[in-house]
Amino acid sequence: MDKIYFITHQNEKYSYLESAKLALDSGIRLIQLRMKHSPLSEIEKTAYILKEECDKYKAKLIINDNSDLALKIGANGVHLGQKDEAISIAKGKIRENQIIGKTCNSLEHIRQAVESGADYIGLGPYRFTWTKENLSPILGIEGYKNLNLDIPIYAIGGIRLEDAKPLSETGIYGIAISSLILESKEPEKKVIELRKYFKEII
Ligand code: TZP
Ligand code: MG
Repeated sequence: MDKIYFITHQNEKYSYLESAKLALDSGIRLIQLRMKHSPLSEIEKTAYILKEECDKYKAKLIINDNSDLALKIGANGVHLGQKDEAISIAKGKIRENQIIGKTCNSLEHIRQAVESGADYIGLGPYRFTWTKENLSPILGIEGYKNLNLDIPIYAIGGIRLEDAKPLSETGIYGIAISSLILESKEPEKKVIELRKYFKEII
């Protein structure tokens, strides 16, 4: 699993699909299709196209919120928030080779996610971000120190280039990013910089 994880978003410049393509072109090999306010038909259409794109790049595709869709399009997994379907329910639906990621905002959330058999965790928010609505309390760098857990943990929320070094020094597995790529003039160079601290691609 790539240590750099891209979360799709749309802005005046890029559609959700274009945002994912930009991330792939920039060298990221783990993409989460997150289209919060889009109708399911549109999410599904985008998911099929993006799955083909990800296959071309040998990148993994994770579907946000919807395990049925992850199963239907043969994605690599599903990402569930604290208010989404329980991991046990999703596990009953998806294939054995499909993974489950869980959003966590606290150590207690992590404990529960690990117990339920999550494959990776998105822990945040690291700092304030406009990308996500209804943000949980900010964790800051302290929230990532001394976790010492076997499960891969991705820091998420407002991560900038200069955060890569201190975050890597906490020992966390990786970082999940969106606006850092979408707002960059040279996203490929950003990813090269990030890889100094978060190397693994597969
Ligand atoms: N969950 C917590 S923060 C966030 C999500 C999906 C958005 C991350 O995007 P950005 O632009 O890197 O803050
Ligand atoms: Mg969700």
